[in-house]
Amino acid sequence: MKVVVLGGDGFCGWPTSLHLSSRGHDVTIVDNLSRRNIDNELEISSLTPIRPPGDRLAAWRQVSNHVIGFRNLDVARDYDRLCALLEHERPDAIVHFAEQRAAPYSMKSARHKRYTVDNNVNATHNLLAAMVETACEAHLVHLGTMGVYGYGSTGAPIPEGYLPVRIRDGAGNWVDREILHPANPGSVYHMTKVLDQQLFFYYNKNDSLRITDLHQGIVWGTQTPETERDERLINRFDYDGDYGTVLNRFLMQAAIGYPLTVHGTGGQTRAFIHIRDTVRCIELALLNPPEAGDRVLIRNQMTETHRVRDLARLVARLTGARIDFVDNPRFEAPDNDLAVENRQFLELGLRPVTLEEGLLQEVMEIARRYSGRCNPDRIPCRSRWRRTHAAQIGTAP
Ligand code: NAD
Ligand code: USQ
Repeated sequence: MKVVVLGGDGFCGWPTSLHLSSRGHDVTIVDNLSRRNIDNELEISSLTPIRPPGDRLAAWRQVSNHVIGFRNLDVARDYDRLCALLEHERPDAIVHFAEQRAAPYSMKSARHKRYTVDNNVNATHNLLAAMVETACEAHLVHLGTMGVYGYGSTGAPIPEGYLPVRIRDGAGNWVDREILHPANPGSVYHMTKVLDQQLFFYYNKNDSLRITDLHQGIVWGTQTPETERDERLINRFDYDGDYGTVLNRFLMQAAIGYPLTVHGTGGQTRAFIHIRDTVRCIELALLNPPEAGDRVLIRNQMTETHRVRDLARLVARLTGARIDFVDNPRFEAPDNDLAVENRQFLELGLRPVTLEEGLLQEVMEIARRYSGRCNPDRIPCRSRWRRTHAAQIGTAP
């Protein structure tokens, strides 16, 4: 299959590109390297020593004999070049990772909010408009987030995108319908994924584009079998207060002897998936597209749920790390239960990697190996959801 991977230089996009290439797909990466530039802005770098794109691709060619193409292109701004690319490549599928993905970064200031909305919404809309303009019939696979749903405020399991409802028609008869699950984003970043959903709904209805939207949980881990093949292929590892995600942060903090930074009481429950399952899910999604004329196919891409303080306790038990309950810089529910339907990927054959499978140790080993690259000043989360600390008090719905 000929696949264009938008955002293929990033944490999920790079291992996905290698996985697809190793499975015999013809891959072209499109990336404007904005994530690397944000590292410069924040004066931080990946804990792992990621190589420039050219070195990565040359190393992959050397170790695998497969060639991955690369275009430096801003999907949110370079519309004409995007059209030219689609016309030239005529891909069978497009995987869209190319968005600003950190909730804390999106909440840092008005500038960061505006950048996140401009970048994410325009990237998605440019892609959809370009697919129509160039009569591109590719299957579009987009990375959405569990955060579009909120995190289980009703207590019922979160369905895969669509919620069955029963309403009365004009004559008073009950009618069964399925509607998009109500959205409840918890940051400007998460809100952009809600807006993406509406764009997909419209272009699917109006232009019959074939679209899969994957609502992914928090990704943990760093290496996949392909990125392990050579140090020049190593994946990025974000540990800082803006881009580091909770479980990888705890593992890295334990590895360097830094107290685990639990926000509030740690009662927040979230969905998780290992990076090795991310890359498998993407291929399963590509191999199982919706039919022409189908509505947007939504799959929940997660394998387990955990409460933040339980993760901290688990890491503390394994390592002897100290837990620090810090003021929560976010405006979010302090405690929630979360149940999520994920039958679709299991039925397609996914055998999930779970926390018990020894990969926690693997992440810590990587963190230890590269601990000399860590800047502890960058560990605390300094981005606040509300302008004053006093305004933080209260419970987000
Ligand atoms: P990342 O920031 O590491 O990678 C995103 C890549 O897209 C970067 O290489 C960046 O340079 C590129 N990019 C951003 N805007 C672009 C643009 N306008 N034009 C071209 N390239 C652009 O993020 P990630 O962790 O790999 O996440 C990838 C996708 O998966 C995101 O859309 C994110 O919302 C989603 N997701 C990630 C997680 C997670 O835990 N990492 C969980 C759920 C969903
Ligand atoms: N948290 C801590 N301590 C930390 C860091 C985070 O307690 O040091 C808490 C946060 O307050 C939050 C939870 O852990 O309650 C998750 O935070 P996170 O930074 O791990 O994840 P999040 O901001 O939700 O975003 C990540 C990805 C995003 C993706 C999302 C999937 O960055 O791209 O969309 O996970 S989900 O959470 O399912 O919506």
